[in-house]
Amino acid sequence: MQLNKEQIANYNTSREEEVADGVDFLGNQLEKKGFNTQEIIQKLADFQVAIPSWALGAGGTRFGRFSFGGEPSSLEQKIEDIGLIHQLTQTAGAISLHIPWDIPKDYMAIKELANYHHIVFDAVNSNTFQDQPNAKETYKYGSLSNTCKAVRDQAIAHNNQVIKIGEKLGSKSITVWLADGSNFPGQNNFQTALQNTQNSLKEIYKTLPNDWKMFIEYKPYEPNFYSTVIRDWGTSLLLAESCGSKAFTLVDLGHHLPNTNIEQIVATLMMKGKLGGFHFNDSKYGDDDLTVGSIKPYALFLIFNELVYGMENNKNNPDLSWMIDASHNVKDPLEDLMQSLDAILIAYAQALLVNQTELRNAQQENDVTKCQEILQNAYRTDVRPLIQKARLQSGGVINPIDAYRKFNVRNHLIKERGTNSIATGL
Ligand code: PSV
Ligand code: MN
Repeated sequence: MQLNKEQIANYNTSREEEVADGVDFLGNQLEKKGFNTQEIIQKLADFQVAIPSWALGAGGTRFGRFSFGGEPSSLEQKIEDIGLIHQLTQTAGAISLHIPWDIPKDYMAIKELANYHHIVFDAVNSNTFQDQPNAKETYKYGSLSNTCKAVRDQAIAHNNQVIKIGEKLGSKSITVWLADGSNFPGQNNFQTALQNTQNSLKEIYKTLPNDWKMFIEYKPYEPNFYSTVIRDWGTSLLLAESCGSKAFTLVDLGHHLPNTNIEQIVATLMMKGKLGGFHFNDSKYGDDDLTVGSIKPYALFLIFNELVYGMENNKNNPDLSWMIDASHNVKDPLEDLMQSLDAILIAYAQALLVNQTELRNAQQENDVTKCQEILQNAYRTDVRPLIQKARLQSGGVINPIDAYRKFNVRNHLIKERGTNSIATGL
């Protein structure tokens, strides 16, 4: 389903005045503080987040999955769904494919479709955590780290194939997330598992095209519950450094133990020029992949504060690849993704309101109270008018979720695809 320009314009008309008032009010305050409001709005309009191809079906857990109808059952339909979110928000201009869940059948047609929806292909993701039908070797005891060379070779070959698929689509990066680890003490020799992983990643790296990047994700637990081979950012960084200058660490917000200071990890990686990708979500207990900003919005702001600082000061760090990696569980995935996009832009906008010079001076003077005031003042600013204005000027709608409901999108999708369609992937 696609909306036409007229529908969008009609929806916006009655709300435009409110946005203008909001921008005037906030803009005045910001200009007095020395901020360039239009520049901030433009930064928000330019910010694009990739949607993973596995985020558009019904969410759930291993205990159950409850369908909501109208799920996209092909890659084409997934691209159409992202196209719709992008049309409404103007922030979702990229898709991140999971292989083998979403291998295109007709590359030209898929590229054309994505192009039509103004969507580019972000990082491609490999999958060595599930056995594929007819696969010769099993990943039951790991993939790139496996004790058996034949298994490692199969996993390396799969990653190389993922890169080839990505090349055909215009992707420029591969994300490797490993489920490898152990469930019980003694099951793995930690050093052998890490060494095997390093060697395997180096093999994959050899086939990486010159203008590509490799992102190495880390995760402390699950599906293995005693140890994970790439358990933390330090291990990921170590592996990225051993591969070479095109390999980077990827931070997934949900892949940390409770209370980890993620903003400090971000700062360290950016200082080293080694932060490549970012997966957004939120969590209360563990990797529960909740909607971005739904649990710890202040932490998200602090993370963005470091990201903004890094983007301005660490020119050695590449442009980041942004992606949402969450499970919407019982919500309509499209609504959930739009809530996440909103939360991301809110945190970004608030971080842009941190006066870095003032903060630096207060830090130099060890004025702790003032440092905190500067951050909290930015965080407590209602930046929503700026985001609405950014959407409006890019051709999106002022309030995406409201519009989604007013246009009855889910019902249209159910009519089009039926109540029993099932999305590929998780
Ligand atoms: C599993 O935790 C995971 O969410 C990783 O974060 C990957 O990015 C994703 O699955 C897809 O492989
Ligand atoms: Mn992830």
